[in-house]
Amino acid sequence: MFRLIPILIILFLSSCQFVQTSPSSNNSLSNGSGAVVTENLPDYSQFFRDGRYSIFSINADGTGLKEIANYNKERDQISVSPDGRKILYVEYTEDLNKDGLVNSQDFMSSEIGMMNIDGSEATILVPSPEIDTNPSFSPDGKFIIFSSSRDTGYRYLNLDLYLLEMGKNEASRFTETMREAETNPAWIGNTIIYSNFDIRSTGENAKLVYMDEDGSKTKVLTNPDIPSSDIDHRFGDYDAQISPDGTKIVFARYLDTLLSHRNLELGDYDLYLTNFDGTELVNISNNLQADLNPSFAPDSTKIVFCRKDEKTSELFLYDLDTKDISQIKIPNWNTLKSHPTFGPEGRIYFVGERL
Ligand SMILES: [Ca+2]
Ligand SMILES: [Ca+2]
Ligand SMILES: [Ca+2]
Repeated sequence: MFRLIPILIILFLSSCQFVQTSPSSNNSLSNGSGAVVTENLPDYSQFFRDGRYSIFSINADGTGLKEIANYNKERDQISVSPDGRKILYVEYTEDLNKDGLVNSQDFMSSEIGMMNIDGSEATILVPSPEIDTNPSFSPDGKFIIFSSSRDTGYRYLNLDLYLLEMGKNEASRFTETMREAETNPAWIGNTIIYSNFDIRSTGENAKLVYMDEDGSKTKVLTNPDIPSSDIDHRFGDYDAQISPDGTKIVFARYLDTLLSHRNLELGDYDLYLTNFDGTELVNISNNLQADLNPSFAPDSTKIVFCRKDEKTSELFLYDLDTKDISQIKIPNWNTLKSHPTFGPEGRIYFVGERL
């Protein structure tokens, strides 16, 4: 059981969350390559004091900050509908680890939620006792696609993709793979791209896969060869996002646990950009921080993402023309920001600490 926890953490980290290893696992986890997770883990709970979570929006230049709604339970992994009227999110519903906060550390209590763009009418959709995560819309806004272990059980990490038609109250299973997980779906035209990995095999990384929207055909987009992959730290490619013009894909590659030199559970992620057909793969950010959660602007000229380390979590923009990376500075505000996503009108929506 304990050895599965790091994989779950990775899945959720790949969605840019704050994770603290639970005290019960501090002295018992081996990552399989000899390093052992021990003491001196940073206290990420201080980042969101008293569970003060909010969802905000800003203009891409950092002006026009607006608080949409705030909560005492974390909501993250936000995604705006193509018509700009709805926000999907993951909500954590129970304090399973009894630390007084209801947040992404309680990932087993995750549910898919949806609310209006102004924060009203927040509703949990098709709840299950298992993991429900990574929600996004179909291009026509008629379906929600997400990843869940509702039919298989988390103990086997057998996450599959599910489809929920808007207005319906039952989700249908879209992928049904034995011993493989599918996460981080993104959809354009009649193609869905997602991360896939073998839940048992050691030495294999998460790869990106294309699938036709009718599930008929799959094709591997990336199959990264990252040394020292093992079952407890599933390196590889996550969080693929497709440019609205359909020409590019950006994703976050999980390269290293950083345990060896920082003693952190937060890993090293860098961003990669490729043409939609997989040609011209380039590394667009390369550092020891975690660059996560990329999202294209509506005109496909910029990518917003979250850059975090043990102390900070900030929003940055990558310019596809100039290749410059610049921080989005929000005046008089130093608290943490994560999970950025562009709405169709060009505003950036993100998770932050309540004002
Ligand atoms: Ca908790
Ligand atoms: Ca659930
Ligand atoms: Ca990095």
